[in-house]
Amino acid sequence: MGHYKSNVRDLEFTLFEVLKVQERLGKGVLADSDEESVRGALAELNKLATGPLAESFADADRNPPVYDPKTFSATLPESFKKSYKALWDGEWWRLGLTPELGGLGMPPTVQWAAAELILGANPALFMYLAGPNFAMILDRNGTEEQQRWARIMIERGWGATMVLTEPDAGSDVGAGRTKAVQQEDGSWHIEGVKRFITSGDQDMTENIMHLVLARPEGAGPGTKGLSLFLVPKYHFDSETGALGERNGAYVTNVEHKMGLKVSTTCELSFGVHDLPAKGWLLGEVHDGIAQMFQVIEYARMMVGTKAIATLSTGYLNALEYAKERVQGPDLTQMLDKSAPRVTITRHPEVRRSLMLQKAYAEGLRAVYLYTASFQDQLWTGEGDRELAERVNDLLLPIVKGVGSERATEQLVQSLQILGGSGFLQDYPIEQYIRDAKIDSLYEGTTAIQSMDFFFRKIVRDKGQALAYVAGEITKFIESEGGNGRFKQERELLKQGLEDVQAILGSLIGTLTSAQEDVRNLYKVGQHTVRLLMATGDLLVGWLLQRQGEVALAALDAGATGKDKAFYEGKVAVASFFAKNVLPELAGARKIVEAADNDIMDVPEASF
Ligand code: ST9
Ligand code: FAD
Repeated sequence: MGHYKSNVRDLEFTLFEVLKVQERLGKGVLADSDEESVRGALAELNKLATGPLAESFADADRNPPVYDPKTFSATLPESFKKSYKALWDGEWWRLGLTPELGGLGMPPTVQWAAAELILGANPALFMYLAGPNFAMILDRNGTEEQQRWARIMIERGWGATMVLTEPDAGSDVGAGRTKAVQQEDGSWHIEGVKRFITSGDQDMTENIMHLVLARPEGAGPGTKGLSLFLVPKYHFDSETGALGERNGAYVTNVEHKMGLKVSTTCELSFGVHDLPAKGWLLGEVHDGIAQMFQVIEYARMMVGTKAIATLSTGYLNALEYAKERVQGPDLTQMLDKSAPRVTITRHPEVRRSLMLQKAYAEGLRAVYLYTASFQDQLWTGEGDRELAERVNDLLLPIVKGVGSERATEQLVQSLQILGGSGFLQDYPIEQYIRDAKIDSLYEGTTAIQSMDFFFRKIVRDKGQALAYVAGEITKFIESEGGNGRFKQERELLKQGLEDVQAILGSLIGTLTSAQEDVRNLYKVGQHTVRLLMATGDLLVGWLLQRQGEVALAALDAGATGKDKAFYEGKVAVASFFAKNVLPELAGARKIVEAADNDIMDVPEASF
């Protein structure tokens, strides 16, 4: 058996029994798919993911890409290339494409459920496979000629990158200094050095299209002065795609990392060697940061889903181990030295930890799929488009920020379940921890996600999206589902909602008071991550209870065997999370309500 333990049962439960995705299928752009074809696709992909995709996971970690400075190139391990070929040959690159570009005609909920399987098995594969998705950006924003390039990128299976970061411009993308100089033929010469570029080089595709943010000469400062340029590794024939000369964009270093080693992280130098780095302005309009955010939004969803996928397989590996490992007597027989030894699943602390891991793995899966259900509306054009966009925007920092933070935290607990064995490379969890840590860093750190959440997605939105989600939670609390069996849990959810609303109210009050004393902004800044995490817990608690109600109905209808155990697990985890985690929101509320600025006055020398 490979390392990857998927959870297709839970994916299908959330898609079909909770979100009722099947009601969208068979119509309009989804005319060609139905429940059966989606289940079939997930089953087929699951086979691939748990088999050939997972196979190179450890080998590619132990034998990472090799960089050759003489040729400016990176060579990937053969085992990984084999997995990539299996994924490409299975045509899974079609997953996220629109029908006009050859997509599979499945909605984003299903696309992300499928993505979870790839991301859980071997996340770097998904990133190298992103070329066709990047092509959609050219198709959506490009000139007629660039739309043709998009088709070439897809047909010829090119790789692609998003190129923002520089040594002095990380979170602060607007500090970027890479320059663009217009040429008489309409192209641009890009000059500068970018850092940390994922998939900047590899030897699996014949070409790579770099999407580069650079500042045209004379443009203003900050992000608004940036434009987005298309910079291919090799020039190509615009009609046929046949490769021409090398372009002057070279990978000048590949980083040595803590984890996710097979995903190359490159220094990319433009126009600093023998050749100019020629680029073309996307869509012939200077709207770089907004265009790049189309990529970033997708990538943030991907990073959150990656973290949650890893959290889930970490939990399932720990669970399997715990069911086998015999150690110590049952706590009730602790004084009896001859008492039979039990599996560690019998120990209350192990149970508590496993149930918490299950809650976050399944609850956060529910959060990303709930988020994707708003993307479904944008994809199909059903419902209130503007609201769907706002809610999707609101939820993205939760998927990314909370997903990655909880994954990091809970994967450490998964390892703990294995005791000393968890520390060994014989088990995959130490690699999961190393590979997943990046998720709270790239695509905007957690601090950046939390500020995006508060300032842009709540304050600037005037709370409209948040009010919609809070309204949905309130409707659920007030409904009579579950025959009153979740009475206490609903009360706890109600209290949790009030606590999160109070945290938010407090932060907004403090923000308003910053008009009189600007330093009050510091108080807000100390607590945006707390707000993000608290909102994440509230959503997890709510969605677990929604799932619990569906499970209760299935049990009432007479579910048996494996199904019965599955549904009972759903009821148990919803109840556990309500009783063990939601009350902690009251503590977070107290802290925020008592916020002060003391730490801002502590001299740096005293830290
Ligand atoms: C990275 C890559 O880390 C890691 C993994 C790579 C894997 C690649 C492969 C997988 C991906 C495949 C993707 C395929 C694509 C498919 C697409 C399919 C359709 N939402 O607040 P302001 C915009 S990459 C939307 O003043 P500052 C907006 O235009 C590196 N737009 O910001 C706004 O104007 P306006 C990642 C947003 O103070 C403008 O920006 N690096 C949003 O100037 C200015 O906004 C980072 O993520 C948003 N949430 O700059 C950097 N926010 O206001 C993190 C802003 O008029 N840093 N815009 O609408 C930040 O995000 C900063 O907050 C900042 C601040 C740079 C935005
Ligand atoms: P900094 O911005 O220096 O942040 C340092 C610390 O300060 C963080 O804790 C941060 O949260 C905090 N901080 C910074 N600013 C603020 C603020 N205003 N308020 C509060 N706290 C703040 N970039 C690309 O363009 N393309 C890629 O493909 C890509 N792939 C990557 C792959 C890997 C493996 C890595 C490590 C990075 C990658 N990046 C990529 C870059 C990545 O997006 C940045 O590392 C990230 O945005 C953070 O920037 P930084 O590392 O410079 O940290």
